Amino acid sequence: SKSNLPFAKRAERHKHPLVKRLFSLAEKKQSNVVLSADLTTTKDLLNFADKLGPHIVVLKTHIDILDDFSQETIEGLTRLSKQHDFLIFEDRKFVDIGNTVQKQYKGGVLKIHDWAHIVNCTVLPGPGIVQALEQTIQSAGVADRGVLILAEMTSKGSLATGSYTKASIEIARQYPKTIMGWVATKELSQLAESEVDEEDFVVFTTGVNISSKGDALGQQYQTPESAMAGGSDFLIAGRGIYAASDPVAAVKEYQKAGWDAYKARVG
Ligand code: 5IU
Repeated sequence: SKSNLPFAKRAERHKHPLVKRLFSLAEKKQSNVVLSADLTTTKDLLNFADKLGPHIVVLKTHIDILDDFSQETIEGLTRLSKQHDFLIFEDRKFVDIGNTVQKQYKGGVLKIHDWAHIVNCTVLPGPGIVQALEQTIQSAGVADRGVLILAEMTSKGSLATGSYTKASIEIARQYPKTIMGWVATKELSQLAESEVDEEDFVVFTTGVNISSKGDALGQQYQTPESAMAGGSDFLIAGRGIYAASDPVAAVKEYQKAGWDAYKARVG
């Protein structure tokens, strides 16, 4: 299966320009770590992005949790993304009719499309949500934007399972120019029928933590090793890294664990 292929090979044969760049970046930096930078001030967010940036391939934001969001936040993030060569993923989890989602993606105060390489959405509203995001990306004429589908969630009692998850995969297949892959706890391609040989959707796995099993609000964790063994490609970790007593040491530990598990898998 594609998860046994090296990222360099997947970069070479992939048709999505942003997926190509992501795989190449992972090889170059020897990292498959996505930092979930759930910090609430611009100063903290930019500090962590600067210190941890060299060890990650993607910085995941929740831009609406900042107390002091301003143009400076975006300028800082964009500058650091270029300086340390990481992509920005706004974990916006769009869930509305296409017309509204386009306005949320392009406009408002946040203008997410301007600065976030990656965003995610659920298929709860049906395929029109992906169509809407695709239209915005295509009419902007940029090559470095992409979307992940939220196929599963890590929280206890999640309803994103079964036929919902299967529909996520099927809808992803209808929009290969826009959909890079999905957020899930494991590889899911086998869930939907007629997997084509050259198909290669990227699996981002959230809820990754080396030393904790979960939190008091329903979060459930797995380790980098178990995520990689389950067919994940990129590991999303938040508190395991930024809340550690030494975040730089922590990010290096996640980087090594993720990369060793990747190497073991591709042989
Ligand atoms: N996140 C999850 N679970 C999910 C999805 C997203 O935890 O199923 I989709 C987000 C929430 C948070 C980050 O921003 O990933 C996980 O942070 P911690 O590693 O601190 O738990």
